[in-house]
Amino acid sequence: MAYQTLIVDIDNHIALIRLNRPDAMNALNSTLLGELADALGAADKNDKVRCIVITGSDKAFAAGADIKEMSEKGFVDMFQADFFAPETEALLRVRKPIIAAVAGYALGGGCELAMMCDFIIAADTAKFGQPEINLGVVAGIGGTQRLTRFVGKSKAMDMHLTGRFMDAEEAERSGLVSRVVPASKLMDEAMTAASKIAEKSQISVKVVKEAVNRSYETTLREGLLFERRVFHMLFNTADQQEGMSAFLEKRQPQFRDQ
Ligand code: CO8
Repeated sequence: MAYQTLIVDIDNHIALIRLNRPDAMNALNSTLLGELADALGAADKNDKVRCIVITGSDKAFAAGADIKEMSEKGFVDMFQADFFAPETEALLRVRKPIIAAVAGYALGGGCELAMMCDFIIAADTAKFGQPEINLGVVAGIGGTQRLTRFVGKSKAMDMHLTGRFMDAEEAERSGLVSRVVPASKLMDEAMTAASKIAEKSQISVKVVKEAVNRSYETTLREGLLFERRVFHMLFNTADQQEGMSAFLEKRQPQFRDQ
């Protein structure tokens, strides 16, 4: 399907979704977030897709929610539309892994979108921030909650209260991103990571995603029980037998997602 604000390519079991509003630093408006929800839903349903990568441009992953669109709205508009809740909840329903490949600005809703992905690979040009305070508002799609879990209270408060940006090196040091690479290598690195994930048993992949995400939602005791039970459950799959046999026979496993 053709989109106004996204470019989607599916190749080699990877759906690459590029945010494409170059005139507005990929600012997230209703059209873009609606299209993103649609593209992610389609990729999740498509049997050919085993991993998803979301990226932006060299200049901006996304410089936040679209300020022009928001500036025209009042409380009742925002409340009645439950502004951006349906679109962001669609992203959270995706069961396949999503990697954010971030170069340039990831600000406000852009930083929040990256944090909603399963992990972030950053170019050395990346700049993260929650500058909503400069607009007289606060983060609205998870920034106060997720950034705090990623980088801790002190740094999250600093970012949200001062509106300052964090460079890629600080973001890696603080646990916001999983790795930093030179900008020229960003897409190779992200696509290689996605290919590695695509080779695995998609049953284990989905279980990993559910189990790690569960650690944010529950107590340690309940999370450990969940992990132990899904670990036991995987012993009823052909892919567990194949993975362990392949190791013992010193060959590469051929997973069949069964
Ligand atoms: N919205 C709309 N347009 C934008 C945005 C944005 N967030 N960011 C940049 N643009 C536009 C500019 O207006 C400009 O357009 P034009 O050429 O037509 O004037 C174009 O992109 C290029 O931007 P600049 O000329 O400003 O480029 P610079 O290189 O000088 O600066 C910056 C780049 C630093 C990224 C700067 O553009 C900037 O500060 N942008 C705003 C960043 C920001 O405040 N983001 C937070 C927005 S609020 C938010 O994300 C809330 C999320 C939660 C919403 C959930 C609701 C429930």
